Amino acid sequence: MTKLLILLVLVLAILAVAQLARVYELTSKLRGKREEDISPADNRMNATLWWVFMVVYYAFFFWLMWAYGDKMLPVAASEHGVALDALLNFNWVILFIVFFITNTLLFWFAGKYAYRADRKAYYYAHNNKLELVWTVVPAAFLAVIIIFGLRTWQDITGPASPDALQVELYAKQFDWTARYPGEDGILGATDFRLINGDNPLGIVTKESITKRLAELAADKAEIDSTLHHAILPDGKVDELHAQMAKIDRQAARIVNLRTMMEQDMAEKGDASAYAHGADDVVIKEFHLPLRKEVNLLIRSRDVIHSAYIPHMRAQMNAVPGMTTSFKMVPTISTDSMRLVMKDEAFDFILLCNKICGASHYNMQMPLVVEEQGTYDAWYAEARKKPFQAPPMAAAPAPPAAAPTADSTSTTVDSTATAALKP
Ligand SMILES: [Cu+2]
Repeated sequence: MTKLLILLVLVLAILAVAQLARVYELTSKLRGKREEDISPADNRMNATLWWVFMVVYYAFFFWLMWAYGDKMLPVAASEHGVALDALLNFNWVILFIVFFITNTLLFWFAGKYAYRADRKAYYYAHNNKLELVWTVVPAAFLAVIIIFGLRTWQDITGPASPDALQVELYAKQFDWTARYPGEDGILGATDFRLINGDNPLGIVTKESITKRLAELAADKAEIDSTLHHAILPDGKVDELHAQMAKIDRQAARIVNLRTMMEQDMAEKGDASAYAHGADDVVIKEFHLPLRKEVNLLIRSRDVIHSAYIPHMRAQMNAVPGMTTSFKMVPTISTDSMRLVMKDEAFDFILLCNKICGASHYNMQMPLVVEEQGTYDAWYAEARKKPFQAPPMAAAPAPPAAAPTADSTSTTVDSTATAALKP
C-alpha cells in the first residue's frame, strides 16, 4: 500500500513538472521569446554544470568503491584463483586509466568549449597520423589483454596431472553428492540405468547390475500379478502391458551393459573402467586436502547445473549425459580462511550456479579444505560407512500401487525411471 502511494506521488510529481514546463513555454511565447533562443548566461550555466557533474560523478564513483568494496570476494583460496584475480585486476587497472582519461576529456571539453558568439569552431577534417595512433594504441593494449587472458585460460582449463586426486561432484535437483575413488585411486564407470535408492550415481558393478535387474523383475512380477488377480478396465490393462514392455526394454539394455562390462573386463583386466566401481565412496560430504591438485569430475542427473566454488574461483557446468571437469589446487585451509575472514563459522561452499528449478537457491554443500593428515583420517572414516540413502529415496513404490508415480512422486527411484523413458 505504501509502495502504491509512493508511486502515485511520483506520477503526480512528474505530471506537475510537465505542466510547469508547459506554462513556462507559453509565458515565454507571450513575452515574444523564441523557444530555441539560448542566452549566453544559459550557455555559461550549462558549461559550469558539466564541470560540477564531473566532480559529483567521480565522487559518487569513489563512494561506491568505498561503500561496496568489502562486498567483493575475499582472497582467492586456490592457485589458479590467484592467477585469475591477477588477470582481472590487470584489466581493471587499464579500464580505470582509460575511464578517467576519456571522461575527464569529455566533461572538460564540453564545459570549456561551450558556445560563444565571438568564437568559431576549428574545422579539422582528417589526420592520418591521429587515426593511426588511436587505432594502434588500443589494439596493442587489447592484444596484451588477450594474450594474458588466453595464457591464464589455457593454464586453468588444461588437463590435470595424472596423479591428481579424482573427485566426482554429482548434481541433481536439488543437491550435490560427492564420489571418491577407493584404494585404487580410480573412479569406476557409471550408467544412469542402474540408478536406484542405494546406488544414486549409477555405479556399474556386477552387484549393482544384478540388483537392478532383480528390482525390475520384481516390478514386472507385481504388475503381472495385478493383471491376473484384479478385474481392470481395458484402458488400465493396456497401460499395465505397456509398463511391462517398458521394463523389458530397460532390462534388455542392462543385460547389454553387463555383456559389455564382461567383455571389457576380459580384454583389459584391471585397466577396464568397470573394474574400479566397487570400492568407490559415495558421500554427502565434500573434503579436499590442502595444496594437492584435485580433478573435479562433474555430472548431472537431470538438468544443467553448475558447480561453483566462489572462494576457489572455480566454476563448471554440470551437463546431463557428459562429464565435465575442473582442476584446481586449494591453497588456503578452512581454518586459515576463518582467520582471514574473522568469522568462526565460515565455510567454503559448493553452490549450484544455474537456475535449475524451485529449490535451486538451496542447492549447496559445504567444502572442507584441511591438511593431508586430517583429510586422510576423514577419508578413512568415510570409506567405512556405506552410502546412506536419504529418507526420500526409500524403496521404490510398485507401479501397480502407485500408477501415477511417474508424474507426481519425487523419489529418487521415479526420477531414475523417468530418465529411462526412451
Ligand atoms: Cu542446480
